[in-house]
Amino acid sequence: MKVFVLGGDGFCGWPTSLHLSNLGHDVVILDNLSRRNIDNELEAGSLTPIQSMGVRLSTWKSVTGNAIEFENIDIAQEYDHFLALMHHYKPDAIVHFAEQRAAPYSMKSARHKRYTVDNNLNATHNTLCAIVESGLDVHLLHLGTMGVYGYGTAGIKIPEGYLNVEIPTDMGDRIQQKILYPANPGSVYHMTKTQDQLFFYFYNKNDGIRITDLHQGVVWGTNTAETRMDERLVNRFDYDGDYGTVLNRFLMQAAIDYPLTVHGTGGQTRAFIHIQDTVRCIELALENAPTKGETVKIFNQMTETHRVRELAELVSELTGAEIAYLENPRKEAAENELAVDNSCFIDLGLHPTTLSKGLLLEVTEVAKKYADRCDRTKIPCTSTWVKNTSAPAPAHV
Ligand code: NAD
Ligand code: USQ
Repeated sequence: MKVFVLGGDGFCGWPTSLHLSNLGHDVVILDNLSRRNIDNELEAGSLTPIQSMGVRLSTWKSVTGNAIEFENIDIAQEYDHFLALMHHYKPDAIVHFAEQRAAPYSMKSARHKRYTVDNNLNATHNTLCAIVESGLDVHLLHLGTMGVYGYGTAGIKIPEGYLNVEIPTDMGDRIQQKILYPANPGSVYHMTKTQDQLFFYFYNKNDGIRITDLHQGVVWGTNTAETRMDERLVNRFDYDGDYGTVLNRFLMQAAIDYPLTVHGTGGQTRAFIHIQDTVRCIELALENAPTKGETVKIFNQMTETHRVRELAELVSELTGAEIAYLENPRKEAAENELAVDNSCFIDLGLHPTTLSKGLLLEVTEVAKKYADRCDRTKIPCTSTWVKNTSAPAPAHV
């Protein structure tokens, strides 16, 4: 299959590109390297020494003999260029990772909010327009987030995208409908993903585009079978206060003796998935594309749920790290339960990498190995959700 990987230089996109190439697919990466520029803006960087795109691709070629092509393009801005690339390569599938993905970054200032909305919505909408205008029958596979649902359960497992509802009519009878699960975003970034869902709903209904939307939990881990093949293929590992995600931050903090930064009580429960399982899920979703006329397929791409303080305790038990309970810079429920249905991927053959198996390896293989590259001043989360963080949150968050 010819596959475009939009955002193929990023944390999920790079190992996915290698995995698909290793499976024999013809991969073309489209990326504007904006994530590397944001590192410059934040004066932060990956804990691991990621190489330039040129070195990454020549290494991959020399290690496996497989060529991956690279096009430096801003999907959100360069529509005509994107359409020309569609005509030139004629992809069978597009895997779309090309969005600004950090919630704290999206909440830093009006400029960051506006950039996140402009970038993410235009990247997704341009992709859909280009598929229609090219006339190609492309399967679009998009990386969404568990955060589109909010993190409550309303007494049920969060279903895979849709909810069956019964509505009482004025006539006194009840009609059944299947609707998108109600959106409940917790940041401007998460809000863009809820809006992506409506784009997909419309373009699937109107133009019959075949779409799979993957509602992914927090990704942890660093390397995959392919990125381990050569040091120069190493994946990025974000640990700074904006881009570092919770479990990877805790692992790195433990490695440098920095008290684990739990927000609030740490009662927040979130869904998690290892990066090795991310790339496997993309493979499975590509192999099981929707047929023409099928509605948008939505899969919950996660394998475990955990409370933040339980993760801190687990990492502390493994490493002896101290735990610090900090004022929460975000506006989110202090405690929540979270039950999620993930049977689509399990039924397709996903065998999850569990925290209990992968955690220690991650501490020694990555966090300790690169600990001397860490800039401790970049660890604190300085982005706050509201100007006055002591303002009480309304009951629905
Ligand atoms: P990342 O920031 O590491 O990678 C995103 C890549 O997209 C970067 O290489 C960036 O340069 C590129 N990009 C952004 N805007 C672009 C544009 N307009 N044109 C071209 N390229 C552009 O992020 P990631 O962690 O790899 O996440 C990838 C996707 O997966 C995101 O959409 C994110 O929302 C989703 N996701 C990530 C996680 C996670 O924990 N990392 C969890 C759930 C969902
Ligand atoms: N948290 C801490 N301490 C930290 C960092 C985070 O307690 O040092 C807490 C946060 O307050 C939050 C939870 O950990 O309650 C998760 O935060 P996170 O930064 O790990 O994850 P999040 O902001 O939700 O975003 C990440 C990815 C995003 C993806 C999302 C999936 O950056 O792209 O969409 O995970 S999900 O969380 O399921 O919506």
